[in-house]
Amino acid sequence: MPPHSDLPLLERYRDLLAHLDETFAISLGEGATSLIHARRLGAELGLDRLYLKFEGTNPTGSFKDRGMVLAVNRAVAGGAEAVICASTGNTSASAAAYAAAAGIPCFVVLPAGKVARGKLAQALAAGARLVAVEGNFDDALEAVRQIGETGDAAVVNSVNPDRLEGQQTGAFEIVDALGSAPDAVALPVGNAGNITAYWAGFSRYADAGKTDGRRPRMLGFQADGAAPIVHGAPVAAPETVATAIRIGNPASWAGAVAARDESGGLIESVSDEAILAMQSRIARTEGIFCEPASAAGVAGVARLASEGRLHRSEVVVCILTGHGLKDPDIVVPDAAALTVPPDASAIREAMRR
Ligand code: AN7
Repeated sequence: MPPHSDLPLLERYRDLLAHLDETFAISLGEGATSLIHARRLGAELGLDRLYLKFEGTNPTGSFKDRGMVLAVNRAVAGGAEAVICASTGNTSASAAAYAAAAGIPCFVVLPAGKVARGKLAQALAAGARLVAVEGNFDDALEAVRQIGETGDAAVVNSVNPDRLEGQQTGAFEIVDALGSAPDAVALPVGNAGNITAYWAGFSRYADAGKTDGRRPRMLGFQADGAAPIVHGAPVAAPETVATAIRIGNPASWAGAVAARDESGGLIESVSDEAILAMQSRIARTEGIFCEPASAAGVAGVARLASEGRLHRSEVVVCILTGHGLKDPDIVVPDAAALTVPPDASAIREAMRR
């Protein structure tokens, strides 16, 4: 029997995650996200067993909450009086929420002008102190690491090992839901923490005897304009419409390469056009609205399937890492509402257009 999903995430998997007698005072109801059988999209792509794990239903709308809950609980237990992170947006939204629940200040350092509006709103609403830097995420993270060394605030980026520990729970939940590991797991790669954490999670679950020992191929996808791992060299000026993964020098680079190679997987890139087209296609075929970065993994799977590099009967899980509402400005109003008088005939007329 899989662990009971009514328990808070860290309690559910405490045999794997917790130190002896460790208690977790803070929880916002993270994890236990749905694994949805994508029947219509799968049929279009030629995959009978395509699943979407929708991380947008986490408390702050992204997968970051899985690791943030552990990082903030431990930071507070260790006496931290503040937390700090660099972020493309989701980490800051999550850090701000958990710091608020812990009653400590949160400082977030963001690339100026490149964070989606919903994510900024979340950090502001939770009372985080925002600093925008004239630079990209990589510059912001470098500065935050230096500040962390002074001990002024606990760094809750994924360079904090508690973050990736907590994110392993995504892999545990997939195995619990399917009864076994899938054949392949696809996900977007930015700072490369999540692909590292998922691979560690599948391996740990297998080593702990919680599975039949099978592990999936890890399929990571970067954006064409921010694809350092694909090129094998840092990208000085990363650019992509998927601002979440606008990262040129990932902190967990080595972990991502190990996940790829040990699993027999791959890391490739997809275009901004393919990302936006797939974001819309997922919403229109499955009713699930994810953010652009999340669609990168599915766009990659679509290409692999069309090229015969994934087979119809394989169990493929795509991690939809964040909610579409975080980045409302990205949706082009090509079918913007017509404004008409409030009567049935005018509305009927508009419906025919
Ligand atoms: C929706 O919030 O880096 O490869 O600072 O928000 O583990 O970095 C976000 C990354 C994918 C990439 N999807 O994950 C941040 C940040 C979404 C994201 C990624 C991010 P990693």
